[in-house]
Amino acid sequence: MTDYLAITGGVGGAKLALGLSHILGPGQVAFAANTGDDFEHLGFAISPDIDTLTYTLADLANKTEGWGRTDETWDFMEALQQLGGETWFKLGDRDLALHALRTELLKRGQTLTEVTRTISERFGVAHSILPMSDDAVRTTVLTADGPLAFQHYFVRDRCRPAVRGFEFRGAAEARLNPLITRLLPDLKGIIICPSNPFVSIDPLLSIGDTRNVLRTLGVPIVAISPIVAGTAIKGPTAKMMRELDIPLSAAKVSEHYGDLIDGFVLDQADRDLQGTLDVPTIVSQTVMVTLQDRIDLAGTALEFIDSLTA
Ligand code: FO1
Repeated sequence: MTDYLAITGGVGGAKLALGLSHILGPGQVAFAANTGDDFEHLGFAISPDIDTLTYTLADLANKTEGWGRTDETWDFMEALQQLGGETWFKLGDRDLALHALRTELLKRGQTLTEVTRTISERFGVAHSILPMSDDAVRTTVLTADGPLAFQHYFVRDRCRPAVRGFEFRGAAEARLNPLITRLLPDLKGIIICPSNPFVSIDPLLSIGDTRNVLRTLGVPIVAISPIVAGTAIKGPTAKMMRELDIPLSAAKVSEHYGDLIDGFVLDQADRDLQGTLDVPTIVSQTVMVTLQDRIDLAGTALEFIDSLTA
C-alpha cells in the first residue's frame, strides 16, 4: 500500500523525491510527474520532468545543467548543427537513446505510464514514477508575444516574453493516471514539492476534477515553498510572479494553493511569515544543496503530515 504521493515538477521536485526515496521504500511513496512540459521534437517524444526524476533517482542526473544526464556526449547535436537542423533544444547522445526508446514503445501502443516504468526499471529505479496522465496535457504560456508552447517559451525563448497566464491544453478532457487514482484512497498524505506552482504543479491539478478530488480526500496535503526570501531558488517562478503582478512572497504561493493544502513549509529565511498564513506552517531549511538536505526536508515534510493527521 502506498502511503504517500509526492507531486513533482523539475529539479526542485526531483531533489525532494530523492530525499523521500531515502526514507520511504518503493511501496511507500510514489511520484506523480508533471507532463505538461512534454513535447515532440525532431520526431522524438520528450518528457523532461519524468526524465529529470528518473535520472535523479538513478543517480545519473546532470547536476550542473539541472536536466539531462551525466557522462553525456554531444555528437548528435554537432552533426545536426552541421546539417542545419534545429539545435535550440539540446539532446545529448545518451539522453537521445532514452527518447528514441520511449518514442518507439509509444508507437507500439504502450502508454506513457508503461514506457516510464520500463525505462526507470532499466535504470535500476525501484520507486514508481507515475506520469500525471497518459493523455496529452500541454502547458501553453500566454505571453505578451502570444501563446507559446512551454518548451518554446522556456528553452527556445529563454523565458524572455512577459507572461500573462497559462493554459493546460487537453487537461479538461484528460484522465488522471489511473495508477494515481487507484492509490488515492489509501494515502496517508500528499506532498507538493517545491516546484513552480504555475507550470509544474497546476498542470496535474487542472486534469478534470483532480483538484477537488485531492481536496476532499481527507488526508493532509502539504506544500513546500519554492519561494525563499522573495526569490525563487531556480527557474522562472519569480519572473512569472512579477509579470503576473503577484507579490514575490512565499505567502502568495500558499494563497495560490488555497484550500487545497492543509500545511505549508516555509524556509527559515521566511520565519517572519509564520502565523500570518491561512494554513498551519512550519519553518525548515528548504534549500537543498546536499543529499542530507534533501533527506532532512523529506523527513520534515513527513513529520508535518503526521502532526496534521487527525
Ligand atoms: N533545458 C534547457 O534550458 N535547455 C535545453 O537545451 C534543454 C534540453 C533538454 C533535453 C532533454 C530534457 O529532458 C530536458 C531538457 N531541458 C533543457 C530541460 C527542460 O526542458 C526544462 O527544464 C523542463 O521542462 C522544466 O522543468
